[in-house]
Amino acid sequence: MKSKFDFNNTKIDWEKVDRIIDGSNKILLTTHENPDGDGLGSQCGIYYHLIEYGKDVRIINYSKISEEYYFMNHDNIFEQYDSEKHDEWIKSIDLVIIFDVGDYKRIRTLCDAISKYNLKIMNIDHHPHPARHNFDYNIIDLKAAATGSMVYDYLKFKRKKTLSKKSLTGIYTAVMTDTGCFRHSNTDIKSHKIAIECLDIGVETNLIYQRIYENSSKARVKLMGLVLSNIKYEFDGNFAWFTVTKKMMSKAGAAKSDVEGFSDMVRSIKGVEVALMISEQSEQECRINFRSKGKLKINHIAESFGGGGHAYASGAKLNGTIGELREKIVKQTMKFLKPEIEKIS
Ligand SMILES: [Mn+2]
Repeated sequence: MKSKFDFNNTKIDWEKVDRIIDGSNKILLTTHENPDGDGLGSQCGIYYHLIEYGKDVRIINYSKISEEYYFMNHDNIFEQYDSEKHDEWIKSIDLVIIFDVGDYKRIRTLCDAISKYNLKIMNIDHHPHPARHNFDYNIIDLKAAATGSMVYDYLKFKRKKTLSKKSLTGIYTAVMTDTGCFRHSNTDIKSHKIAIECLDIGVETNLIYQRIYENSSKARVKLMGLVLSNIKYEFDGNFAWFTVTKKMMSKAGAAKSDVEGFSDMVRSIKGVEVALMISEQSEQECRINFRSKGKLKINHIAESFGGGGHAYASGAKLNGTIGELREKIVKQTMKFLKPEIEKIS
């Protein structure tokens, strides 16, 4: 049996990582539910590399790929998990690689397949994970701007030849989306170096931007209007919070995916250091998202609600109705923020 390894935010030995990937022939790539540009882009980036190296590789996710990312799916590489359709293939694979997951449970029903068939798991992520985890091979780099930039590191280590345009289209999407288009505080020299390499090989960076960010449905814009006219400010405007209710969603005719990016938008308001979105998922569940401009860390607040994430972008899911939870969430957040905001003002 191959020995396990754990690079939990310690120096990554890509040679060890490669020994596992190279020694596997049948490989499943997966990511968290409702996948974003980083999860999908990381998959796309490594997929085209592995195909070229003759692997039997498939991308199977719990959720369907959303429309703005179709430009990565010309070859129909993204599949939605269906146990009846996929388990025959899955049960004999050598390795599962999970990207950008944050929390293992977010691959949802794929967890069942993994335990049922006792599969070997490799985790590649830039979110924090506890010391005790389910992974046979754990590769964490909390400083990485995106999981896609870790995949880039691996591909650079592995390949003597340059990366293909299809691979780099995925990597670019991952880095662009997770850095907020090279604007957020996690944007580093490597992000820009990757962008240069992508431009060099002819990745259509402007089209990728347009597909993802200049593609709002009219329903989304209507919902945005409802949100923007109902922002609440606390601590002299340092903290802004808002809710997205089922009622607002149906009034705007909006879908769940239309809500993406609202907390970033509210954080962009002058003077706002921390933005909080409380969104009603169902009668019994709410999702909260925190965004910070970079002076105040907010992952410990998300953790206090049972969630987690990055220092300046985090979230959680809570059980209960929005009516019950709203006040509790705002109060608890303000309790955490009060001493921090006093320090900076
Ligand atoms: Mn990410």
